[in-house]
Amino acid sequence: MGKRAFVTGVTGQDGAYLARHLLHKGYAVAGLVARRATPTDWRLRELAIVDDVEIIGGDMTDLQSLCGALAHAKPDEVYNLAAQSFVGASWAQPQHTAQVNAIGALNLLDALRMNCPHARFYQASTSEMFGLVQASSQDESTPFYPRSPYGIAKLAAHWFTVNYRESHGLHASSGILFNHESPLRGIEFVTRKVTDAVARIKLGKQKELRLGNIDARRDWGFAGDYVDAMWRMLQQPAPGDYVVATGVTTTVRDMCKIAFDLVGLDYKAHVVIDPAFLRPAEVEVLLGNPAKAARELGWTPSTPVDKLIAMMVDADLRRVARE
Ligand code: NAP
Ligand code: G4F
Repeated sequence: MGKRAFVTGVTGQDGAYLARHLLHKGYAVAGLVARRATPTDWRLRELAIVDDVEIIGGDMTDLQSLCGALAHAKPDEVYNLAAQSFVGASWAQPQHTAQVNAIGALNLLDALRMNCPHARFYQASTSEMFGLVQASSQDESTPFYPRSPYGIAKLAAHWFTVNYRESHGLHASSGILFNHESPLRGIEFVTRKVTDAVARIKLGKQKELRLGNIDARRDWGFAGDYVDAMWRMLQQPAPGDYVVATGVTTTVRDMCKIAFDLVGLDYKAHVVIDPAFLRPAEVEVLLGNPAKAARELGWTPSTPVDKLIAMMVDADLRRVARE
């Protein structure tokens, strides 16, 4: 009998790549999907796995639905990827962000404890917890200083995960993942906003690209690599916390230059700074140290930022041309 996995956020960027990764490994994959007015399964369709994932209705804010989902799925491994994941929206929707990202994680830990306490648990933690960074390169021992309602809610979920591991003996791990992107990235995040705009400008469908703080620096990797790190964490004999990153940081400005250069355009001629995209409190720089993940999980990133952006520009050129 193959293993069974339950993935929340299965319709998101990471959920789709993780589901495909697990299916390739022979898992039966069930995913939690919240009720939406219009379908959100486009990523599962793009990866051609929509018929291979069992969809179970439910919501992170509804403990009863999570208990029902786990009782039905009977998983060996539970991956909690569901979130209001856009940092920028978390100032306008702090209550919602906290309910889904913090209380939602607590709900899932309680549902797991009551229904399948031997299942292994993965929490999608984030480099946003480092926020106003307390060390030039961040690892598992770097103190946290979140800068947004999103980061604070995720930090609560991280500590719930650690606490349930220590209090209830759960095999619960927290992956502190730095930014990871792909052609399946949501359009509101800066890399995809840029690669989509580059494609539109190149094909004559858009003229300018309005951005906020282009001096911010991020440690960007490829989502396809990062879901493998999640899986590796749950294969360890003991649970733990792991930073997953590339160890290279790039400004938004340089990422734009890479993207525009790829199609023979000058980013300076098209990028307009718009204060509407500035954040009330910015995370200026993130740079991860993934040494523990390399040492204990045997995980290393495969895709440098220029290759990642090239992959995304290529996909968006094809998408925009098809429209
Ligand atoms: P994403 O594309 O925004 O996906 C989020 C998923 O959560 C979607 O499937 C969404 O469903 C689901 N969801 C939202 N609210 C829900 C609710 N109340 N109940 C059930 N499902 C709900 O995010 P991602 O980039 O794949 O990231 C995956 C996880 O990793 C998130 O927790 C994120 O915070 C975290 N993370 C991401 C990064 C990164 O760089 N990508 C880095 C560190 C941590 P709908 O599609 O139906 O709305
Ligand atoms: O692409 P972003 O929106 O990603 P951000 O805020 O770093 O969050 C992402 O990564 C986190 C991991 O560190 C995840 F936890 C989180 O769920 C999400 O996946 O913004 C990146 C940077 C920021 O400094 C932002 O201020 O780009 C800057 N930026 C400049 N102009 C912009 C824009 N960001 C967006 N989204 N849109 C702009 O126009």
